[in-house]
Amino acid sequence: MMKIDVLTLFPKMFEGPLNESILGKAQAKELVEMTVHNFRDFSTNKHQQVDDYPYGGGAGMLLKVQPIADGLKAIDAQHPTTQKRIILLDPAGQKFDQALAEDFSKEEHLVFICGHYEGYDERIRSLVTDEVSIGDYVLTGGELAAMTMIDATVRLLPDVLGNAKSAVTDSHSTGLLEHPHYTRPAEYEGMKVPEVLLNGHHQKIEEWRLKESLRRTYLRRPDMLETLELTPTMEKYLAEITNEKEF
Ligand code: 6GU
Repeated sequence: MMKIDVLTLFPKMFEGPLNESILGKAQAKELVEMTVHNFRDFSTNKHQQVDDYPYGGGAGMLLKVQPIADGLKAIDAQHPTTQKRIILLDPAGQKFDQALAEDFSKEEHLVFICGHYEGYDERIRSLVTDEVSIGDYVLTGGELAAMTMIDATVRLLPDVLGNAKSAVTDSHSTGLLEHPHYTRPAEYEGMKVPEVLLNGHHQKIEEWRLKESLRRTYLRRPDMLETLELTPTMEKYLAEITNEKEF
């Protein structure tokens, strides 16, 4: 069972996201064990202080190294033999993506360190294996970023998703965005489901889906096509798409 520990000053922020829906079920099924720690509990300061002024002056407070280091030592003491990936949440870190979620999902034990305030004492970086951001914008703390990474990672673990195929066809794991989907009715206020989906011809449906995945990716995320290896069929569809006047 994968283990996930989180060090944060705001453990209650994690209660909803980790315990509802698919992540909640994954814990109930013992596919993942998640523990959230308040690293203020590890502060040896008499006021349980976890942040302090920067040497040299400047705005804001920095997280101190001691409570984080001792939090990590406590996790090590509880789990002395697990191979740990220790992830520092930092808007200046490597950008999180589906490939990194897949990497994380293969690990035995993930530890997330969530900062708040202006930043980290630089020496905290020497205690971690990864520094990761979820995108080019600044959050008030690493908690929402950690929850995002945990969600994207845990849903990839074996048996977490009900339908084994659903993670395989996701946008981003195939390198393409997903094709459009439709459910009943076949017509709603004049908006029709494409004919090809209604007649049960499986090969034609798969061809349509691949072409519409390519179309959507070409229109919305052309950057994704730059790195993707296209099959001859995909090249043909893409040529057709770029030659069509109207989408
Ligand atoms: Cl990991 N932390 C914070 N504070 N802001 C972020 C982030 C992380 N990733 C994107 N923005």
